[in-house]
Amino acid sequence: MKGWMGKIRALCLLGLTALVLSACGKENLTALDPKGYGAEQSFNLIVLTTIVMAFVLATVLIVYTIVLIRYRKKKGQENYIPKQVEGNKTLETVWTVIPIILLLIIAVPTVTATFDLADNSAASDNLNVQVTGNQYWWHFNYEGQEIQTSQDLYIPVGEKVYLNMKSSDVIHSFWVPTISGKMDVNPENENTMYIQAQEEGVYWGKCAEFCGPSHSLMDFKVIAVSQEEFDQWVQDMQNVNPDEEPGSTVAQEGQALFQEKNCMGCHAIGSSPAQTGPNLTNFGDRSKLAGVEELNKENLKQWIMDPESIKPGNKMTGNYPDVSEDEAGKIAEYLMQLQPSDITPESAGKE
Ligand SMILES: [Cu+2]
Repeated sequence: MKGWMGKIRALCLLGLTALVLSACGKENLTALDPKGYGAEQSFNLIVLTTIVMAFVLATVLIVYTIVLIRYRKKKGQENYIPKQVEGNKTLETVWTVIPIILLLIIAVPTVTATFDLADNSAASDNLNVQVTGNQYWWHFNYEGQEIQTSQDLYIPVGEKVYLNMKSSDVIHSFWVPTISGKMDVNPENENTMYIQAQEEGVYWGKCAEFCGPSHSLMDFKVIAVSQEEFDQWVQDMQNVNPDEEPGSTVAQEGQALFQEKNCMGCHAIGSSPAQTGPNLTNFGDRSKLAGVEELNKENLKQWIMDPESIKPGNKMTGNYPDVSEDEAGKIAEYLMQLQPSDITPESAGKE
């Protein structure tokens, strides 16, 4: 009875661990619930290879168990040597041909998918976005659209969007597991991939190549919206007037400080391409600050005064004049009201 209780306890513990660990994933940050063409291709390959490997494992275990039981040393079998099968042609053929077949079963769909996902022959008929990886943020330049933005990539659902990617510093890797595979983002050459979301929603992206102390905080989002919403967003972004005066006095003072402190030296609002820091055109529409913190005035104030406490090793630290708490509050007020569009991560459904 005691032994059984122990086993039941162990089983319960195992079940509980599985339950707790299964909650570690996020539905919009997983390769196991694909919502995009590239992710679906990868997922199908994961399933195929898992089946093949499970088959190999099961076969080896079964043969191993049979041999272990059937050919164990029996009574009176002192110094007994079983029949030797070295050089057996049938056996040699079987265990050479089976792995070849298994490898072909994996290789053919893998190579086909690789070529399919690398095909950029339709790039000129579709939306192209120049993606730049930076320590530790992402920049998106919509080619031919006069739209520059950072951190949030808006795309029309169901459409192929071609990403032409380069890094401004070290090697990064662009990865939105729920809708696409990974692609290295190198400083010396441009890599191209396409993404295609099959459902509207907000998908989390990660940098998948270690790139410095804040590599794990280099998060971004892909926001897939309907074609009408996307067109509306494009129009809203194109209509932004960077010099427009905000409504409240505090925000106006913030705008003046933003210029006075030369924040524009690195950041841009509108479609100006010159920038070494994130573009802030639709900053107030974002749901995250620096990709990781909740976007609110308090967090933003903290970021302006001490970015190092949120993203160690970022390039803003030590690169701008001192700002008092009062001034940071005013700048934060100004930045929070940069909300050119009603199409936001929040409106796109889940966050
Ligand atoms: Cu990175």
